[in-house]
Amino acid sequence: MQELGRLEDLPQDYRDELAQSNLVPLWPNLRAMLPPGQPRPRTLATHWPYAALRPLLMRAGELTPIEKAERRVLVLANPGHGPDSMQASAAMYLGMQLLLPGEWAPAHRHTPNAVRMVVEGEGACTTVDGERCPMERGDLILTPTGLWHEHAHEGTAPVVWLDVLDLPLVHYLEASYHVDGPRQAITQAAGDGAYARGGIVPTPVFGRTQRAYPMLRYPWAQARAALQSLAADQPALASVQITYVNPETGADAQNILGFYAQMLRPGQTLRLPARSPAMVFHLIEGAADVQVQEQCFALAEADTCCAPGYTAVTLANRSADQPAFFFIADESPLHRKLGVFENRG
Ligand code: 1HN
Repeated sequence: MQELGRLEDLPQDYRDELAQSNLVPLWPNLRAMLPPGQPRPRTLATHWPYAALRPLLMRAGELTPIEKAERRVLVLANPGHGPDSMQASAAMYLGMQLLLPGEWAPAHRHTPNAVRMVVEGEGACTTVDGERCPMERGDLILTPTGLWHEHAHEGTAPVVWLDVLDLPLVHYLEASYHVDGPRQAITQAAGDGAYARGGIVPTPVFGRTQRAYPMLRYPWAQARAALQSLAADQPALASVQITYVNPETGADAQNILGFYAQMLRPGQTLRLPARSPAMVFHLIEGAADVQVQEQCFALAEADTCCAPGYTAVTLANRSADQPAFFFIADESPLHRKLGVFENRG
């Protein structure tokens, strides 16, 4: 490959003149912008053990009242992107949010898409677009772009959930903003019942009351049961994985990030192909290793880790007699829409 000229090769007076005219020579930067063969992700494989995070989050509960935080969150910041960028990967933001009994996180809406994966506690609920969504461990709750949302907690113990947003991307696009709003009226009961059975959707006899996001809450009990049925029905199936989709269209549940649940059979080791999008793994249940390049993370329940794109990831269940269950988030919908998705096997 041809060595290209460096900035230092150019006379200082020429460089000064370029700078004054807001001009930059491409050739000294070309290889960094367009590296040979494959990208050089800034995203580093990173593990956030819940045992380390939880006490710090509880301390935030003592140090900062909800009124001073609006959202009491510790951000899972990827060291490859630096602490200020608040990103787990190029397009994904991760945060652990704490809501204490009696607290209320007020209504707002914003341009980034969010989802919540409930990690611990009972009695909290998120109201999204007027729909009351109870939060139980392992539930996935969507807060798509533009929908009003607020969180309330009527239980007795702390509730913690993992927020996954496409904030880094929307912020990069200079399209990130929010609007505050009044407390929402509950206009519909928890709406997951209508879509609770596979292949069955409401008939729009008198026309659709079409909501762009018909299903906002995906209960863990249903996702877990679907994984167990899949594993039982197809004993030879290598990857027991489900995708969270929009039940009316079958497309990904949200436009930019993809969400999945993965079951590892007892003792199973599974190599996932190297694909272009970065991935996030959150262990809902069990004990499993996540190997990314030369690093191996031993995940305990409620641990979270991430892997850069273009990297094969190997998941291994450490238990010989119990299954393990992961929640996975990735950047696949975005990569596919942009035409940059690759599967390198
Ligand atoms: C947000 O709206 C929530 O509603 C949580 O709970 C985390 C991080 C960045 C921007 C908005 C929430 C967020 C957020």
